[in-house]
Amino acid sequence: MYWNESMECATLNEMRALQSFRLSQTVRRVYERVPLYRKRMDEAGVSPADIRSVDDLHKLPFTYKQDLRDTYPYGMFAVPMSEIVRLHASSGTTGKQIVVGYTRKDLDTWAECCARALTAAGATKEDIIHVSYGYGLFTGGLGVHGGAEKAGMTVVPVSVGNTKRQINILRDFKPTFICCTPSYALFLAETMAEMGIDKSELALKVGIFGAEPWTEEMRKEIEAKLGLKAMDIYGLTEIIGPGVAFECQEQSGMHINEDNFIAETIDPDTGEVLPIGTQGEIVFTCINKQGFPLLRYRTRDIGVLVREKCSCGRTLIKMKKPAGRSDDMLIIRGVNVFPSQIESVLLQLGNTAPYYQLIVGRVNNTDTLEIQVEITPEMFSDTVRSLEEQSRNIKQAVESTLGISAKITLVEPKTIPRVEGKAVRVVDTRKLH
Ligand code: ADP
Ligand code: K
Ligand code: ZN
Repeated sequence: MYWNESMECATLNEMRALQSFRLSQTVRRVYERVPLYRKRMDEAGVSPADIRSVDDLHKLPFTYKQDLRDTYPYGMFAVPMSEIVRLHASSGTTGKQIVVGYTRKDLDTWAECCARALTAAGATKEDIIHVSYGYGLFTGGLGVHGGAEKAGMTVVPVSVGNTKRQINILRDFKPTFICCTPSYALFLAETMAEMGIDKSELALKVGIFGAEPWTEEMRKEIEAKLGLKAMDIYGLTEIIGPGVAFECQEQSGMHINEDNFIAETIDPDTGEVLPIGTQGEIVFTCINKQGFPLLRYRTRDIGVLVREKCSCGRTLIKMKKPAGRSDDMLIIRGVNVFPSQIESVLLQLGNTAPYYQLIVGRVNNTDTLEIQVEITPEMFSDTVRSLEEQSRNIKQAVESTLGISAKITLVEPKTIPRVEGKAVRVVDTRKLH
């Protein structure tokens, strides 16, 4: 049930000692090899000798996404190119892409992280895993692939696209595991229904979903439609890719592979480190990477860290499911809302399909929010009156739960674009002007 018990169940003291050692080594190396870090540390008046333990972490400067853009493509690499064996790039959800590099050892560390995640989800050598994260520059496909092979699973490297063919493969090859974005899991379920294939014809037991925010309500929806247990996995290209953190059977947050990545939560405005248990921006420091080791990287993901005894026996610190990125947070007439909060409200009400889009605009200097949500095919054939009632109910629920008023537009089934990767939840027309 553990992939690496000595790391996953280490005592706090053991983990701190390892982290402190790896941190000081990493800082020494990046100071030597990455001009940006030497400059930042000199400016901050910190030398590698000042970083002796995890308690010194806060002395180090932050790294921002902009730094990776400014040093694009290879300025942050901490080894010569001859040692880099793989490049990946962020999918560019939020602006210009960035590129990251891995040494052979980094690929092994990454596979280790994902092997832990898969094992925590119940995977063994007997399991077949259908990987429909994209293969290519996106880290999803090859990342989980490496972990699954390391764990000895049988990998079906399907990648994205050709959904009908994927469903035939799911039916014929009988994989017990699947991984993809939660959005794509829904699309698979929808396409299966159209093809007249029932979930009982598949052998899926577990789904490992991540790469985008998703709610508990979405989890239930996917579990019911595909007949599996849905597990969460978190990661980002800049830090390594999927496998930075993973869910165990308790499903009350994701364990962070903290022998490789030290996590902090900070106040995004002041940069002040927050106590564990307080919501803030998640910041990671890579302490076991060679090619692309970032110090105090500002993820812009808003989350909460928890250090408590977990029933699975792992001692690795946990992060609660992140609500979303600060970039995706909408400020509607002064109220902060994440798309995932709206998703919760919609799915709790029922009668709507789990497809929605938020259209944000500005009229006469006032922010406007329109929620376009698909109704189910059953609901679609209903009377106009019940549709009006449904839209009133949504409006009320959004107002009372989130404190914002929105225009609700019920749209026909299949109107919201289906995606193979990450869903586009927000169309912000304010940014066009
Ligand atoms: P891009 O930045 O181009 O989208 P990445 O694939 O590196 O490319 O995206 C990483 C981001 O995806 C994370 O910073 C986080 O915002 C989001 N993410 C990844 N996994 C999860 C998850 N399980 N839950 C919520 N958000 C996630
Ligand atoms: K090389
Ligand atoms: Zn656990």
